[in-house]
Amino acid sequence: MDKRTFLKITGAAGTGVLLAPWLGCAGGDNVPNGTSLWGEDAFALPPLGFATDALAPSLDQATMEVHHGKHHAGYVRKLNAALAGRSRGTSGSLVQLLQQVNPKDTAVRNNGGGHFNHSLYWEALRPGGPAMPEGNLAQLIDRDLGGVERFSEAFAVAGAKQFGSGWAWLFINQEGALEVSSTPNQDNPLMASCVERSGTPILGMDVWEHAYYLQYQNRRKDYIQAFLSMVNWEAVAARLEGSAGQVK
Ligand code: MN3
Repeated sequence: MDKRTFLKITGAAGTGVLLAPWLGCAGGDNVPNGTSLWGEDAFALPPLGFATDALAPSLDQATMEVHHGKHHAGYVRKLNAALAGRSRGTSGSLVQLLQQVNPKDTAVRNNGGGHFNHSLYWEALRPGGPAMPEGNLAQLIDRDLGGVERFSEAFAVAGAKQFGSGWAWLFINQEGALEVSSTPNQDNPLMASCVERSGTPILGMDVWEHAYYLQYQNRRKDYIQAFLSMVNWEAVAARLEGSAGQVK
């Protein structure tokens, strides 16, 4: 990470912002000289789009309540605490924040990643929605990954082989094709400086033990199969369409 990028992320030290008197009471977007700071409540826990028992028995209510209400909420709280008072620089959104994140900025890397990853995770779970990819998404999975069955195998292997805590991804890579990968901790393909293969994730599977251990104990592979049976392909397709310009 070079110095210029570091400054972009941690605050515009060169403009004297770090010495500014309003730094201690950040919160608004409009501060003197037009410098925008992250507020203490910049990010919020998104509600689940369904009841916490709606995915049972594939994912039970206790797992969902702890995962969403405790783990995800914790990432949001710690992300806001880490950012409060920092300059936004050129980061207007969570996606931009992660695309520019300094690998050494572990508070934002871990908690910003945690917030983004879990938001994507809830969104990609049904009840409801088609059980199989359709339309353009299905065509791209055929073209780039050899079909839904081979995709599912590759995705399951990525999740099962991720050592320790992490995520499996379906993402649009820099070449404009769909690709499967896995990352440790709360990293994701948006974080170009932190991961081997970067791009735009459209489906993420949490393989941290907190995602399944209450119900599945050490049976990560069983949880992975349950996850694959619950994917909301409509939501994944919407993510793909929202990133259509990146597909080649
Ligand atoms: Mn999790």
